[in-house]
Amino acid sequence: MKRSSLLRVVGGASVALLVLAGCSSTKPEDTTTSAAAGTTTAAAASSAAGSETGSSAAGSSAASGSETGGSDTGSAIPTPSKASKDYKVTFIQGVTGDNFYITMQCGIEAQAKALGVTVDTQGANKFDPTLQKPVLDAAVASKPDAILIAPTDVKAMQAPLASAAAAGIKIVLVDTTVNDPSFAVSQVASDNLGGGKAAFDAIKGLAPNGGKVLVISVDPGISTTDARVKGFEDAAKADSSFEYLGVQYSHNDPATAAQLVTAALQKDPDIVGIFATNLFAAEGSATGIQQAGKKDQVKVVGFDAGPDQITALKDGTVQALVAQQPGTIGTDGLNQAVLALDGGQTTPKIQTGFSIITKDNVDTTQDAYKAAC
Ligand code: T6T
Repeated sequence: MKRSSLLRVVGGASVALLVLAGCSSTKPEDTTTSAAAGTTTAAAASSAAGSETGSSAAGSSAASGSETGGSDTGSAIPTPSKASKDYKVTFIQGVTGDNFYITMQCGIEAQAKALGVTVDTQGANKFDPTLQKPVLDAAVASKPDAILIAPTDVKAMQAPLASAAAAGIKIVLVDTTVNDPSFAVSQVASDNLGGGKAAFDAIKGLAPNGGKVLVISVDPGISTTDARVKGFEDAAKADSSFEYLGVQYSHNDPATAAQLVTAALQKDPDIVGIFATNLFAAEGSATGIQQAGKKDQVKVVGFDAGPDQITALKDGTVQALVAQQPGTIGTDGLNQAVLALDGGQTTPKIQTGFSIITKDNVDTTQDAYKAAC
């Protein structure tokens, strides 16, 4: 098949160094970093957070479920300039109504227009594999050429996705992954492990004397948030001035996250920092801290940068946000699907970057998520 392709060059210094003390960049070993993530977004919390941007480029096997990988030596990702025909692509979000996936959808739709393919976006209204599987089944029955999907569980979505690939549909995993992604033509995701470590570094900058720290996550079995927890936990345990109180799961429900935080603050009134591993965990954590009247004592670092998180940052209920690049994940994911369909060279694993947003750079950041395209 005839295909027109370009090489997207990724700069040698694709993984930027953190700006503030204590924050370090990640230099993954087996993943290609995305060109869009090659810049440093200087961020600086009052004294704490830094900013970090990495990004996609390639090289490792899609079979590796690792959340980190990549190279900082520079590389090139082949990208298509046009599809050879109007392919039918389905994008299945982790959950509908989430600013992260809405921003990803915007990236996918813009790129679909540029490439000349048709995209249909679907999703369940909860981040739940029992609800996502029927959405996938219906999509497979409609016989698209490719599916871009954020699987909601590393185990439960494994077999349904492997059988969709066996049916001849090109599968690209965007954001999350599964235990054995070897059926996928590509995986595109943030450096979630590195993001978890950066979140700890930000808390350390905000609470330099150390103390008790807690993580509020979503559910076990989600590749992204599990990696963020691990990155944070490893860093917290390696620092003797901090006491790691463990992780609690909010099931992607802000009200549950708020209850967990107020209960945790009753048990341990001297908590100094909370890392919330996604948008809804951050929203609920901020509410819980306010309800407990501990806004001035407890520093909150949240993953994701939706409009509500930006407001919370400006209001001072959250001190730092780890902003991903969902639009780039979507663009890269669609490029990979089209390359696979047109017989081009795909990149098995692409890592996109992140930046740290604080009140000091919130007015100039370009990394806030969208509520609509
Ligand atoms: O943090 C993102 C995404 O990366 C994660 O996999 C699930 O939660 C979000 O969609 C934010 O709500």
